[in-house]
Amino acid sequence: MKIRKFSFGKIVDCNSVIKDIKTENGEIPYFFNENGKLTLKFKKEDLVYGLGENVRGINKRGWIFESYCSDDPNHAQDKRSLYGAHNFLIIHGVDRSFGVLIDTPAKVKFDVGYSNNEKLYIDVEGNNYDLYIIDGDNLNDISREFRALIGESYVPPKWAFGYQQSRWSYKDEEEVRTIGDKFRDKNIPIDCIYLDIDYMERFKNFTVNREAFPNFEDMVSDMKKDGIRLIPIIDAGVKIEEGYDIYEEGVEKGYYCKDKDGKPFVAAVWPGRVHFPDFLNSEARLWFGKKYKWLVDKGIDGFWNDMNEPAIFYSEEGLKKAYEKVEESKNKNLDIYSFFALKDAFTGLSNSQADYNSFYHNMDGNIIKHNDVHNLFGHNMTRSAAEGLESIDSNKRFLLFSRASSIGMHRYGGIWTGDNTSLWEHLEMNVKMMPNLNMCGYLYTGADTGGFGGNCTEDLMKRWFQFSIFTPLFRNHSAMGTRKQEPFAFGEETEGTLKKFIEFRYGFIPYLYSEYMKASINNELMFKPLSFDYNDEISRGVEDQILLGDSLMLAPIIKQNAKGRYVYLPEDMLMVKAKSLDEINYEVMTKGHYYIEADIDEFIFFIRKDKILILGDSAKNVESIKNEELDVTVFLEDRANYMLYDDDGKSKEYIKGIYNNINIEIKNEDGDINVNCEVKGQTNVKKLNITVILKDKDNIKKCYKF
Ligand code: MIG
Repeated sequence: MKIRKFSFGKIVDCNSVIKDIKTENGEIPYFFNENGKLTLKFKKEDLVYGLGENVRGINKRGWIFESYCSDDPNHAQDKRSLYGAHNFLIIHGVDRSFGVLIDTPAKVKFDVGYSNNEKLYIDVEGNNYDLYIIDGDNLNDISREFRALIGESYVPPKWAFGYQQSRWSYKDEEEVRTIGDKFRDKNIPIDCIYLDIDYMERFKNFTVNREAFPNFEDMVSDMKKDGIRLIPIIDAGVKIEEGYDIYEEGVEKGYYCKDKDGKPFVAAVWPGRVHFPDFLNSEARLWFGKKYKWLVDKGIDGFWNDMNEPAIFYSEEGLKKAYEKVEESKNKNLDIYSFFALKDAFTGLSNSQADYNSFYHNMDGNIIKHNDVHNLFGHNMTRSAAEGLESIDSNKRFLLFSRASSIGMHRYGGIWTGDNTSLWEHLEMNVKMMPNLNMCGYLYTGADTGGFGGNCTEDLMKRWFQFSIFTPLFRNHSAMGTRKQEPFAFGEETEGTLKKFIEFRYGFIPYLYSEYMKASINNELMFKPLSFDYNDEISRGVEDQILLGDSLMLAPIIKQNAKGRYVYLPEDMLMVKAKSLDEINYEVMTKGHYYIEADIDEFIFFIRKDKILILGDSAKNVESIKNEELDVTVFLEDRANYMLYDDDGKSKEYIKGIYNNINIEIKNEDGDINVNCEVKGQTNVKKLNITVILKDKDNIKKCYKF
C-alpha cells in the first residue's frame, strides 16, 4: 500500500475532495510521539519540500511554519503563515523519501528543525486530524500519489494563459477602456483587465457602481469583442445595508456565520460592517455561488475571490474594547506599558484570534467554532463559486482564483500569492514558491508581477516579467497609491522591452498550455526542484533553478544590477538566450558550473538533453493566435520525444477525450536524423519547423508537413 491513513478523531469532515481510504490502526511509520507532537528524527541529508504558499526556500528545513490562512501583506522571512494552509510535506532523504499530509481544518505548526535542528515536530491544534503517509519509489512518484489522493487540479480557459493587467484603482469605465485601448494602440498583447473593488457600489458584492460604470454591460461586451476580458473581484464579506437584496436574503434564510447568541456575526471589512456567508453550510454555499450569475449574465467569464481568510478589519466587540481602553487611558500619565497597551488596542484589531474564536458555522446541523475550521473558509468560498459557475454552464471553463486556500481547493480554482511587495526578495520568493505550490495541487498560480505594494523599478519589472513569462498566471497587479506598473508606465525603452517579453509569452503558450494540461490530467508537477529528476549532491541543494515541464530548466536572474548569474548544469544542456521571439540564441553547454551573462533586456533558460522546446506565434490575444506553423527546437543526443497537447481551450470536452496530441519523435541514428510525427485528433498545425542541435556538430534544419 502506498498511502496509509491514520485518524485522530477528526471533528469534521469538510474537505470534500480527499479520496476516502481505509484507516489503519497499526504503528505510524517514520514518526514517534514526543510531548504529544508528531515527531520525526531528521537524517543529516534530509530535505523537506512542500507547505505550498510560504516564505523561505524550496527546501523548508530550518524554519517554523503555521498553517493558518492569514491576511498579512508583509511577506517577510520571519513570517510563519501567508494566505494558504497547505499541510503537505515531502521528506527527501538518501535512503528513504515519503510524503505527509495532515488533513485538518485547524491550525497546524510545522517546526521543521527550528526548535531542534535534528527534528521535525508537527503540532495540530485540537489534535483532530487524519494523517496520511505516502510512500513511493521516487519524488515524482510520491508527488503523483498525493495528487491522485486529492484529485485533479482546476483547469482554466486557455485565454487565462495570456497576459493580464490589473491595478487596484482603475476607478471608472473611461479608465478601464483607456487601459485596454493603450494595449491595442501599442500592439501589446493582452487578454484580461481586472476590476478591483471600485467597480462595485459601495463595495457590495454583485452590484455595479453606476456612476462610475454607467454602461458596464457595453464596456464588457465591447472589450470582449476586442479580445479583452474583464475580471471582477468578489469579496468574502456581504455589506449590511437595508434594501440590499443579498444582505436581506442571507439574513432571512439564516445563511451567515453566527455569533455566540445565534445572531449573524458582524465583522467589518471594505464596506464597513458585513456578515460572512457560511461557506461551510451546503445551502449557503450554493446560494452564494449562484449569485455569480448576475455578472456572468453581463458577459463576465472570470473572477478573483479576495479577503477570504477571512480578513477582518475589526469586529464590534474588538472596537468596543479599544474605545474602553481610550476612556480608561484619558488624562492618565501613560508610561511604557499603558501607552503600548493603548496603541495595541487599535493595532491588534485586525484579524484577531479573539474574533476568529467568536463566531460559528452551521455545518449542516453541526455547530462549529470558526477557529476550529478556519482554513476551510476561503477554500469553501471558492468551492461555492466553482459550484455556482458549474450550475450556470457545466461545460464552460471559467477563470477563477482565490487568495486564501487550503489543500483540496485546487480542484475548484487557482490562487494568486497575495499582497507581495516590489522587492527583489519577493521575486526570489515567487520562484521558490512555484514547485511547492505545484506539489500541493496549485497549478494555476502566479504572483503579482512587479509587486503589489511599494514602488517598482524598471529593472525589477523587466526581471520579474522574465520569470512570469513562464508562470501560468501572468498578472501585473499593483496597489492604489504605488507607482504605476503597466508596461507603458515607465517610458519608451522599457515599454519596448516588456512588449517583447509579453510577445515571447504568447509564443510560449503551446508548450506552457500543453505542460499545464498534462500536469493536471496526470497529476504531475509543472515546476519541480532539480532533485526530482537529478539525484546528484549538488542538484539536491539548488534553490534558484527549477525545472519547468518535460523539457526545460529555468535559471532566472533575480538580483538587482546583476549582469548575469551562476548556473549549475546537472547534465549537458542547450542554453536559450532570448530578447524576443525573433532574437533567440542557442548554445550547447556541457555539464558543470558557469557564470552566464545576460543583460537586463535578455533572459536565459535551458533545454534539457534529448528534450524539445515548442514555440509558436504571438497575437493580440490568445484566441487570435494562429499557430499554423510551430518552431521545434531539440537538443539531441539519441532520441527525443515530445507530446504536444492542445484542445478547444474553453469547454470541458477534453474530459471526454476530445483534444489533440502531436507526438513528435526525433532520432539520431548514427548521424541520420529521423523525424516521426503522429497526430491524434484535429489540429490546426500544418507545419513544424524543426531545428536539431547536436553537440559538436552543425545544426540541422528539418521541416515536417501535415
Ligand atoms: O486590503 O481589493 O490582495 O489584490 O487589490 C486590500 C483591494 C484588499 C487585497 C488584495 C489585492 C486587492 C486589494 N485587496
